[in-house]
Amino acid sequence: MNNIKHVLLIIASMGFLITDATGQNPLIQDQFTADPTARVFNGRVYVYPSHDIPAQPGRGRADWFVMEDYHVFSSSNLSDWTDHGIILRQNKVNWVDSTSFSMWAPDCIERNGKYYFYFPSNPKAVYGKGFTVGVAISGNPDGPFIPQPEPIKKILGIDPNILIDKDGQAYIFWSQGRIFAAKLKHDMLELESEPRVVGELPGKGLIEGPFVFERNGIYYMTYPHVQNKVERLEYAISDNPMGPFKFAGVIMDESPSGCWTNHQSILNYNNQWYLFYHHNDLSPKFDKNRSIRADSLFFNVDGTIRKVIPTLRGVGLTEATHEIQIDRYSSISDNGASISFIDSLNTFKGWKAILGTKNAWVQYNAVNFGDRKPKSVQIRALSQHGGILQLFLDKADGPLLTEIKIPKSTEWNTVITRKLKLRNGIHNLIVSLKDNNPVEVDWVKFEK
Ligand code: FUB
Repeated sequence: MNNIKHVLLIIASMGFLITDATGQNPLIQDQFTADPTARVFNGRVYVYPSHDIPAQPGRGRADWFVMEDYHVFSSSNLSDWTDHGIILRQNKVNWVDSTSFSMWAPDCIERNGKYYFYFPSNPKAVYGKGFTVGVAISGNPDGPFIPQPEPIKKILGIDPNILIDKDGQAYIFWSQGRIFAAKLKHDMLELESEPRVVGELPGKGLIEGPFVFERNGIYYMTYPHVQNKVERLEYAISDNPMGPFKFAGVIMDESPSGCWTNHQSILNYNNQWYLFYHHNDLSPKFDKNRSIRADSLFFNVDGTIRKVIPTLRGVGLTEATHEIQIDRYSSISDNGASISFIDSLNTFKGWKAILGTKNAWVQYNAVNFGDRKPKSVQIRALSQHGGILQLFLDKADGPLLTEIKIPKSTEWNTVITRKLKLRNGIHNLIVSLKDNNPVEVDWVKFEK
C-alpha cells in the first residue's frame, strides 16, 4: 500500500499542510513529482521537484505536462520525507501566464542566508514568447518564496541550474534545445555576462536539464540527452564551470518504462553521493505524470561516474517499526514472485508483492531493528486459500524469524505473531512462501 504515513499535521499558524512520508522509490507516493533538484541546507536534504497534475477541463492540455505550483520536501535520513506544502504558485507570479500551467524544472540555492528559487515558465505576452526564467526569494529553504516581479533578462529557455563556485562566482545554466551558460551578478538576480551556448556536448538529439557540480577540481555538467528515442542521463567534464566540456559517459540508461523525460541532480550527503531523477512509476501509461527517485552514485578513482542502475529499494534505512513496503524490493526470486498495483484505478494506493508458488520470495534490504529486539510482527496480507509466509533474516536461506499463517479470505487482513527469533541491528528481510497457496503482501511491520 501507499507508504505515505497517515499523519497530517495542520500547521495552523502557517496555513498549510505537512505530510509525513516514508519513501523508497518513488520517494513521494501521494502526488506526482518530477525534475528533482536536491540540495543540502542546514544539515537536511531539500528536494525541489516540479509538480505534475492531471489535466482538467480548462486547466492544462490533456496530453501534455500540467504544472501550476511547487512543493518542497525535506529529509534528514533520506527515508522519511516531509512535504512542506506549496512554496510558489503560478498565479502568484506577476510575469507568468497563469493559463499556461508550465511551472517546469526548478532549482534553489542559498547565498548569505537567503534562498533563491529559480523556475521557468511561459511569460505573459509583454515579457516575450516561449519560456523564460524567474527568481523567488525566501529566508527559509521551505519558503514561502516571494517572486521577483519580472523574469531574468536575456534568458529564453527552461531548466535553470545554479552553481556557486569556490571563489564565490555564481553561474546560471539553462536549456533551450542546447545548454546555455552565463555568470550571475552577486545579487543573484541578473546576468553578469552574455549567455553562451555550451557547444561541446554531443551533436545530435535534444539536450536539456543541466545540473553542474564540482568535485576535486572537476566540473561535472550532467544533462538528459535523447541519444536514441527517449532521454538518458549523461555527463561531460571540464576544469572550468563554463567549459569547454568533454563528454565523459552515461550516468543512467533510458527508463525501462519508456518515460520520455528524465531529469537529474547529484549531491553528497553525509559522505555518500546520490543521484535524484524521475521515472513514471505511479503513472505507467502516461509519462507526463512522473515520480521522483533516488539511488546511490559512485565515482571511480579517476573521477568518472559509475553508471547508476535504478532500484525500487532506493536509499536510506527503513525502521523495522514502520510499514515495510516489501514490494519496493532489493531482489526477487526468479520464479513465482511478482509486483502489482493494489488498485490499478488508484495507483496512489501503492503496490503489493504477490508470492504465487512455493519458495517464491522478495528481499528488502537495510531494515533497522535498532538496539531492542521487536516483540511482534504484523503482516497485512491476503490469501484466498490460506497460505503460510516465512520471514528470514539477511538472505533467502538465512535464519528463520517466524512463520505466519494468513487466513483464507478474499479481504486484506492484518495478522500478528509474537513468536519471533529476532536479532537487533540492521538486517535484510526476506518474505517467502512456504507452500503453494498464493499470498499477497501489502506490508510488514515490527513492534517493540
Ligand atoms: O518537467 C517539464 C520538463 O520535462 C522539464 O523542464 C524537462 O527537464 C523535462 O523533464
